[in-house]
Amino acid sequence: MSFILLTVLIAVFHNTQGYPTGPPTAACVSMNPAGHIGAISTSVGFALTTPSTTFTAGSTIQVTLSGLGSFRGLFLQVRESSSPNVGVGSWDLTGKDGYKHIDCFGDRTTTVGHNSNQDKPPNEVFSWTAPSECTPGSTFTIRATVVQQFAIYQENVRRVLTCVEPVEPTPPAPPLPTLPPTTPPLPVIPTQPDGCRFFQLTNIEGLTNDFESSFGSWKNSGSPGRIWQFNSGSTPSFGTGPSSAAQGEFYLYFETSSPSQPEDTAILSTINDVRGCFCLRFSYSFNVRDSGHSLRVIVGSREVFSVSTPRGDGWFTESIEIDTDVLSKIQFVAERGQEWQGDTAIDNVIVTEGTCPE
Ligand SMILES: [Ca+2]
Ligand SMILES: [Ca+2]
Repeated sequence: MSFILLTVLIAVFHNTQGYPTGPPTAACVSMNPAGHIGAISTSVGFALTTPSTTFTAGSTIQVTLSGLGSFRGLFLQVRESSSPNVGVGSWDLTGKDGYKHIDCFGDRTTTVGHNSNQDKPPNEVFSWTAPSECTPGSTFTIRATVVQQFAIYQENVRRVLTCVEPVEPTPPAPPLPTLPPTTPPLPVIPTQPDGCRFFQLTNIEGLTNDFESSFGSWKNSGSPGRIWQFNSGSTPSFGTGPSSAAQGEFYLYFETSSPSQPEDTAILSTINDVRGCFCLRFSYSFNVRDSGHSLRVIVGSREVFSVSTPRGDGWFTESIEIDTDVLSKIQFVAERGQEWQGDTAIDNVIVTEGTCPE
């Protein structure tokens, strides 16, 4: 009789008290409120939430215990899946009334329990710091047992988290090296003179020549011994050739007196091939007395000027526009006719870029 009474008294005591000062360490693993004799485990709407389902080693996350109403008792841990019977990490209870650490697993901070049986508001936030090391991809479970009243509790309230690699902070982008321009600077293209097709001038330097002292960029060729030569005043032969220079004192002329023979040619040619768009201006004297003499200007293979009709004493000026992209020689070609009165002269060659002035 007395034994039965004692049992009932113990049961009554438990029914009215449970663990008002917190769960016993005997429940560290099971998290089961075994002292609540006859209590019912059921879901009464408590849940655990976190801002993220992942965490990194050593990080601190905020765990919210939410519910529809107040509760009285709590057992709270985090367990790693690979070692499901041991609480890990560390709960911070600084400033939290109604809760305390429970001496589980040799580290009290692994476990949170209540320290009174007073009603506690739901939506309580607990701060948990993860272990300093965890294997990325491994899962951890936040697990709680919530005692709503003595006779009603909800166990296995869970929230599963996954350990992840810390995200490497994105290093600042290194300054871009100073790269050379991907495209070379555009060549300075001379302004295309009006009326020209091929304005890229080549080798016209030194062609302007008053023939006072040198050939400049010109040279003699033609029949052996038959050359353009410097002269001033009139030629030695009467009645042919100029009487003076067109410009300055000297000019070039082709001596058609003996030993020159019919069809001899004197050729004054550019040393270099030239091209582009330019004006070739020159003065010529064609004071000849009989037929067969001629003066021609040839650019490449093209004759651009020709005179074979006697012009009498005096100088005449000719302007020829040359517009070619073909490298070509310019040649002044004087040819002797049958008779000796064929002295032909040129002077004052002026080569200018672009078309000839009006
Ligand atoms: Ca001259
Ligand atoms: Ca002569």
